Amino acid sequence: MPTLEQTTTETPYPTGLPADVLDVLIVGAGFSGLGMAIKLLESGTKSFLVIEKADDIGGTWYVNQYPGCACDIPSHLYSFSFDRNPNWSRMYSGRDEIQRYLKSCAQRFGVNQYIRVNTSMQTAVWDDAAAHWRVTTGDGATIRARVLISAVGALHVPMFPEIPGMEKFAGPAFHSTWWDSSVPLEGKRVAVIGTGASAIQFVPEIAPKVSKLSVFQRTPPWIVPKTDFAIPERWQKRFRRLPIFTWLLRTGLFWMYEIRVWGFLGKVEALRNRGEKMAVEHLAAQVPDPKLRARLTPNYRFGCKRVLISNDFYPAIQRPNVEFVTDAIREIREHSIVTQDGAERPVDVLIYATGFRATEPLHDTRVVGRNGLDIHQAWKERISAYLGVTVSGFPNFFILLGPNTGLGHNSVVLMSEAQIGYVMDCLRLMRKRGSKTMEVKPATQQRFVEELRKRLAGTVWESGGCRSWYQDAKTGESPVIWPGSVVRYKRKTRAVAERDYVLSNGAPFTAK
Ligand code: N01
Repeated sequence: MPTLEQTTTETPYPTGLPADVLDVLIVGAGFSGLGMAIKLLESGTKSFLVIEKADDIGGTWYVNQYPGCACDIPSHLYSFSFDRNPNWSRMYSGRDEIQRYLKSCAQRFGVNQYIRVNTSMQTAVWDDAAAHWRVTTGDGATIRARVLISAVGALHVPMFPEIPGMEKFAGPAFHSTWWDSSVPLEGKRVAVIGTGASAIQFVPEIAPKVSKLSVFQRTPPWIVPKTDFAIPERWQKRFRRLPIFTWLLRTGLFWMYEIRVWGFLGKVEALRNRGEKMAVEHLAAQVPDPKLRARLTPNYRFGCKRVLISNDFYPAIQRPNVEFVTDAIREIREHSIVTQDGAERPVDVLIYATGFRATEPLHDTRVVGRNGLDIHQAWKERISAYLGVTVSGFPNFFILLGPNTGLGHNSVVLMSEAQIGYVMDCLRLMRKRGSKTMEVKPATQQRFVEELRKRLAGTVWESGGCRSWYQDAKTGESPVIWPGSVVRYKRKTRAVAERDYVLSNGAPFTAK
């Protein structure tokens, strides 16, 4: 296998879809989909395909192209454990470097030939008699596969607010995840709605360019300092020569992040207090004006919303050409935004940094399981999946980064890898038993959801006094976050328990 440095940056993906029934179809070529493809290929499976709706691979790290986009988890931890990269240039790499890493992984592990870009999944319908999935793509083609794996990610469908008059705005307007680089910001009056993870990254980038920037905050985030630095070449050399060093660094980082969960779970109050203190001191050090500080001080517990890291957001909003607005928005007009106090601010370009529809996975696709059951019907009350991976009524269907497997404290790649291992174990079990289908028992899934509910109660995500994208706006439940440590999740997914599933060789299901 070529090393990371030897890989080229451009690799074309083939076109054309197979007529035969595939063993596995993976939807999405981000971290999870690529990791799954690599592990399938390593196991000797060649009858699989990865379809990706975008025109290149990388998932969130390809799609998000806003200025300053970077990961808020150190790269040595936010990467595959089986493909540690000695060459990360920074502690927290930018979007371009992460995408390059993913492309090089795909190339080096030989999965490019299994990827079809510009190919979206529109519908997936389970055919009980044939025991396979029939997937219709965006351009009307059909792919048949015995096993369907959704690796579409949780944070890619933009959430737009409902503000009166939005549709009347006459200037360019776009969401941060669909950054429109054809719109020049230089010398323009720009408004940004939202102060979450995306906004705090691009606001410092665009502030020096625009003539006037109005940043509209609804709820202040907790922000801690970002310990970012360029990784010296001599370290990188050492990492290349002795891979044990990347393992040591990764392991150290893992525990540094993992330990935070005890604060968020409400088990070690001192950890949460320590985080809060760090954020308050950071705010005090960067914002001398007590009135502005008060507007930037959260009134909910540390960790309830995702904790953000930044050294340049507070300085950016104190620039003379930036106005930091905390009055609620009343209305958007053709060329302005009006707040509740009646103030009207002229705006040339409007940027929504208002997050994602994280509690509505697969919202733009139809996945129909046994007996015509639509997944959105199955998820009417609450999105759920056993271990976040399998859903009763949907045989041979697996989800990566599915319900309740998001993290507020550590690298989500770790969760994804645990799930990939679990799916591989499921496939092995099916093969061993000669089963055509595998479906989680409804009681198993229900028990898991009850356990989640119990574990979520008392955590900062449910009782921290905030509203966040971890929660379902209608029910107030938290169907996104994993209420536990990564270690606990890995333990639960280490091996598939046959008693949790109904395995069948094609006969009608009688799962209870
Ligand atoms: O979205 P968010 P994001 N009027 O939901 C505000 C990942 N990510 O795209 O807090 C006014 O955090 C909303 O206000 P409030 C990461 O997991 C990672 O920034 O709801 N404001 C909030 O301020 C992250 O957590 C990285 O009161 C409105 C903002 O919009 C997740 O994606 C980078 C509003 C939304 O913030 C989401 O981040 C980027 C309204 N009507 C993203 N509606 C990194 O790894 C919403 N808001 C660095």
